Amino acid sequence: MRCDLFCSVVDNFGDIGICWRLARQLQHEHQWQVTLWVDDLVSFQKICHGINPDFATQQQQQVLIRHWTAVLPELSQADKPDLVIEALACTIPSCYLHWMASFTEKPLWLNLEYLSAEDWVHGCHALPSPHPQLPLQKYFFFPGFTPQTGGLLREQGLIESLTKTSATAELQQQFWCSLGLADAMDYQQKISLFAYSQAAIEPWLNQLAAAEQTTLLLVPQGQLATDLTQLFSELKTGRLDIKSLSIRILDFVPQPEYDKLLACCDINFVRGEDSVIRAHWAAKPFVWQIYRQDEQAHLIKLQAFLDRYLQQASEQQKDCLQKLHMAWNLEQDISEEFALFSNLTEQIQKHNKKWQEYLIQQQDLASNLVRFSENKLIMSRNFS
Ligand code: TRH
Repeated sequence: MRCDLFCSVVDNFGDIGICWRLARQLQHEHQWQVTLWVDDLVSFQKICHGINPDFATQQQQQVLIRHWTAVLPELSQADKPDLVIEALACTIPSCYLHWMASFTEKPLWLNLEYLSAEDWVHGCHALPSPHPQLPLQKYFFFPGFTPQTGGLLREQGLIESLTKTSATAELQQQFWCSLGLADAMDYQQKISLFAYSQAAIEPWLNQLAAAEQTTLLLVPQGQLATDLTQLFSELKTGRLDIKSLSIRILDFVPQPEYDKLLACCDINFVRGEDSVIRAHWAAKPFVWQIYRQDEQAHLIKLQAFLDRYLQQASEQQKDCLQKLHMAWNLEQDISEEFALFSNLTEQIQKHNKKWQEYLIQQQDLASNLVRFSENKLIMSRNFS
C-alpha cells in the first residue's frame, strides 16, 4: 500500500508529532510505503533530529519526507498513492485533488481529525463526505478513547518497554545520563513540565522549593521556559536551585526519548494532543493543559475527557483531578490543588494503570486505519 500523508504545522509540535508517529507506524508495523508531506521542516527537526530543513526530499527511518511548499512538484502516474491522508484540518492543494480525481481507480481519501472524548465523535467517525465538485469522497477518521472511534496512536511493544524502564533503576540512570542529568536519581520527586504559558506559576514553584521532599523539575524549551527565565534570571544558564527545588531547562529530545522521559518521571504535566496520550502510556499521574480554542471551547473538550477518564475513579480522586485540571487550564495558582494531588499520587497512579488497561484492550489508531482503508479499497475495487 502506498500512502501520501499531508501535514501542515499550524503552531507548536502536535501536528507534526502526530503525523510523524503515524507515518512511522504505517511503515514499520504495516509495511506501507509512506510519503509524509510537511510544510515546516524546522519544527519537524526539533522532534526528529535527522531532518535536514534544506532538503526538498529526504528519507528518514524508511519514510519519504517531502517538503510541502506552495507549488507542488510535477506528479506522474507512478506517484499515485492508494490512500491520501489529510491530517488535522490541513487543506490538500486543489491541483493535487484534481490529480487524484483524474484516475479511474481513485485513491482513498481520509481526513484524520482532532482528538476529542466528546460523545458526538461516535456518530461522525468513518462518515463519508462527497467533494462538492470533483468525483471524490473523503472519510472522517476520528481518534478517540472508545471502540466506536479510530483509537489512539500506540506503537507495538511500547507499553512493555515503558513499563520495563519505569521498573528498572539501571535503565533510568542510563537515560538520565544520556540527557546529561546524572544527578536526577538523587531527587525524591521528578516532574516533567510541558505546558503553554502559566501566568500564576510562581506560588506553586515556591511551594515545591519549601517542601521537605526534593524535586527535579524538567521544563522543555519553549514559551514557558522563556517565561520562567524572565521570572528567575539565573535560569538563563538552564539551571536554577532554590532550596528543595531544582529547575532545569531541557532541549527537545526525539519522540522516543520523550516517551522515556515520561516513564522516568513521577508526575507529568503534558499539553496539546500528542504528549497527553504519551502520558497515558507512561501511566504516571499526569496533568493536562489542553490547546486553547476561541470562546473557551476547549474547556468543554477538557470536561468530556475528564468525565470519561475519571468514570471509575473514587470521589476523592475525581474531585482532586477535576479541580487541579480546571485551575491549571485557567492559569490559576495550583498550590492548594497540587498539595491534595501529591497526597493521592499512589492512588492516581493505580487508577491510571486501570485506565491504561481499558485503553490497550482496544486496537491502536494505525491498525484501525489500515483495516478501514484496506476494506474500503477492496470494496471500491470490487464495485468498479
Ligand atoms: O506542541 P503541542 O502544544 O501541540 C499542539 C496540539 O497538538 C494542538 O492540538 C494542535 O492543534 C497544535 O499543536 C497545533 O503539544 P503536543 O500535541 O503534545 O505535541 C508535542 C509533540 O512534541 C509531541 O509529539 C511530543 C513531542 N516532543 C518531543 O518529541 N520531544 C520533546 O522534548 C518534547 C517536549 C515534545
